[in-house]
Amino acid sequence: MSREIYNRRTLIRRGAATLATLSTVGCLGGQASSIQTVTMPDTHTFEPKTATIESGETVRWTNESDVQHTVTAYTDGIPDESTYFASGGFRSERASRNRISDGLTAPGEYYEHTFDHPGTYEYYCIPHESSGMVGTIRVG
Ligand SMILES: [Cu+2]
Repeated sequence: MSREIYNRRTLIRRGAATLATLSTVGCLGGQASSIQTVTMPDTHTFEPKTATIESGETVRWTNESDVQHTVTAYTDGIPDESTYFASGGFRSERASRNRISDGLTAPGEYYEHTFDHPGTYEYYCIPHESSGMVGTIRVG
C-alpha cells in the first residue's frame, strides 16, 4: 500500500538515479541510451502517440505543456503478465482514478517507467482522455 504514496519529488529523484545508472551501463557496454522520450506538448497529445521500444528500455514522459497530466495505464490494455504502471506510482487504474491529484505530472516534470515484458501497452491521461490524450507503447 505505501508504495502507492509516491509524490512527484520522489519520482523525480528516482528518475535521476535511474538515469545515472543507465548512463554508466551504457558507457561500459558501449550501447546507446536506454531511455526513450514521449512528450506531452499540449492539452491532448502524447508525442509520439505510438512509441516502439525494446524490452528493458525505459520511457520518460516529459510534460512540456503548461498544464498537468497523468500517465495512466489501462488495466485491460496491458499484457496479462506485465507490471501495472501509472504516474504517482499507483498499482492499479482504480487507485490512479481515486487519487488523481497524486498522479499529476506538473509542467517541466516527468514520469518514467521501464518495460521488462514484450507486448502492447495502452495508456491515457486522466484529465484529458476525453480530448483524445491516449497513447501506446509497443515493446519488442
Ligand atoms: Cu493530460
